[in-house]
Amino acid sequence: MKDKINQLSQEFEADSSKINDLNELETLRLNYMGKKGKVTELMTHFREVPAELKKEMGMLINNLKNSIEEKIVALKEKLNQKAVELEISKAKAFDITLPVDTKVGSLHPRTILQKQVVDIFASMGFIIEDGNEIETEYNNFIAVNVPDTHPARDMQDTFWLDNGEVLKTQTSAAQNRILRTYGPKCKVLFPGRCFRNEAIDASHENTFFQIEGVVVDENVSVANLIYFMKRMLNGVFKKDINVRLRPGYFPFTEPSFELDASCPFCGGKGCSTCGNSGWIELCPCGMIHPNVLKMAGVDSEKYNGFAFGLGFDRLVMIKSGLDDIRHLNAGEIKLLKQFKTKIN
Ligand code: FA5
Repeated sequence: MKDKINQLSQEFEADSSKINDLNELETLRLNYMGKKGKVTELMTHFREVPAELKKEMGMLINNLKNSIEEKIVALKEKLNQKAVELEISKAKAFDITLPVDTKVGSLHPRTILQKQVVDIFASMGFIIEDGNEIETEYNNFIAVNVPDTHPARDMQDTFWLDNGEVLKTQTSAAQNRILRTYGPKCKVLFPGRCFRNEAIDASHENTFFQIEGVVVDENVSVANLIYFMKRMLNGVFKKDINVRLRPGYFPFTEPSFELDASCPFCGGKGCSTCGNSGWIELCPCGMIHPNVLKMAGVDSEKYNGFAFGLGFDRLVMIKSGLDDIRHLNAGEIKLLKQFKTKIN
């Protein structure tokens, strides 16, 4: 056994002198110290050693084992150092004056357009507010004149939470809080993400954006509503856009309207974007129902106002030429990148 130990020691010296990198070192380690390695194999023969030699042989095997382990650790350090030096030598060849290849992100078409719309309303004196995404049943429904048993609750498929609150189905959910905060004389715009538990298709998402506005003062009229909407549309499309109102129904406005914009692409002649009608349905709106004002503590005898709830994703689609709302939530980088300049 003593000869075998010496032989292994010499073999290891010879083998280790040929090692050039960390992979080779690992192979060497396994060859000697692995489960089926030469040292491990030698140890399985230890039981055959006569009892009187066991102590001496045991010490020799242990010394061999320790010495191989120490040499492997030392070699590893040496090779690691060599690898670092190699990297540094490569780095010397790196030209730091070359332009860096960084991937620059771009804003989402929603974000670009929302900033434009917000800027337009801000320039007309609107305060820009935010709404919660989780709302109380009171704010989302009751405070906008949709009590428990009102059939209008069926118009919006709602995500109810276990605690009785809802994922906001409409930006109108912020009306009560906003009127309480800024009323009775105020102009406020509040964009927000809304959620409805609906079947998804090219024009319906379960998560979508609206931009809502309210104006409350003395003697507010439908003409004021038309004025602000036209200013917004002219700003967004950078041309003169006509609007028309059709009768609509919302529990929180009376009268209620659907506001259509003349098609910005064909100027009203008819094209594929407007379905050859010359008009694009854009924005439900109306004069705020007195009940909504009263519930927000506003004197509805003295003050009145209008509200609108722009289906913002629809506007984004029209502006960016997308025919399917699902693109907006899909995170398709190749598609989104195109709007960096296109939507400006
Ligand atoms: C409302 O949500 C009202 N709160 C709007 C309003 C505000 C009216 C203030 C009067 C005064 P409606 O459910 O129609 O209304 O939604 C408004 C717009 O949001 C729609 O015209 C549509 O463009 C958009 N919208 C509604 N549901 C979805 C959906 N599932 N996916 C994408 N857009 C949607």
